[in-house]
Amino acid sequence: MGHRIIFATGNEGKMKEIRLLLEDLGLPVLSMKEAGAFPEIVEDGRTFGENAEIKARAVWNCTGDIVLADDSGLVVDYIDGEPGIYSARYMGEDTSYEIKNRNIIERLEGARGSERSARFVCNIAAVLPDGRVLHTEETLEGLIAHRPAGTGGFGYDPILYLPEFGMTSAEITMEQKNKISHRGKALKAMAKALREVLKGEMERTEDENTNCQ
Ligand code: ITT
Repeated sequence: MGHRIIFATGNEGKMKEIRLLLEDLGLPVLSMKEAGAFPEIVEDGRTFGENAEIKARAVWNCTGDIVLADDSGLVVDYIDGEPGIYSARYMGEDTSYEIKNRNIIERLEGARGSERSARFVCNIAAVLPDGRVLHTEETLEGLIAHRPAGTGGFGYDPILYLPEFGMTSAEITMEQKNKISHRGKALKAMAKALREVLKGEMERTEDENTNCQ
C-alpha cells in the first residue's frame, strides 16, 4: 500500500533504538532527516503526550505519511519530577550529559533507598495519513545511582539504576534495554495499534474491490 513510517526525531540515540523496534512492521522507517522534512518544531506542550503530538504533527504537515514521534524524559521524585518534559533542555541543550548527570546525583545527596526513585517516561504519538492521532505511554522504573556507570545508550542512561539487573540502563545491552524500556514498551504497543489500522485498511480495500466486480 506504499506506506512508510517517518520518525520525527533529531536524536540519533533514539533513532537507533527505534529502527530495531519497528523492524517487524515490515514498512520502511525513515528519520525526518532522511525524509527531507525539517519543520521548525516548538515543543511548548505541558505533557509528554502534548509534545509528542506537536513533533509528529509538524512533520506530518510536510509529508502526510504515518508520522511517529516520541517525547520522553527522566522524572525524579525527590526533586519534584524534574527534569521531566525539560530533560533535553535541562541545564541547557549544549551542556554535556556528564555534567547534567553529575548535577542530578548532587541534588539527591542525602536521599536514601526508595527516596531515589525515578523513571524514564515515553509517550509515542502517531499521526496517520488521514490526520487521526494515536498515543501510547510507558515507563521504565529505577533509582538514581550514587555514581554514573556504563557507556551504552545515551542521555541519562548512566544514572538510572535498574535493581532487577543490578546495573544502570547504560550497562545493559540495547536488546535488553529495548525489551524493558519506556520507549521499547510504548513502541511495541504503538506497533500493535498500527498493525490493527493497516489490517482494517486492507480489509476495506478488499471490500471496495469486491464491490467493483
Ligand atoms: P527529539 O525531540 O528530536 O526526539 P530530544 O532528545 O530533544 O529529541 P525529547 O525532547 O523527547 O528528545 O527529550 C528526551 C530527553 O530525555 C533526551 O534528550 C534524554 O536526555 C532523556 N531520555 C529520554 N529517553 C532516554 C533514554 O532511553 N535514555 C536516556 N535518556 C533518555
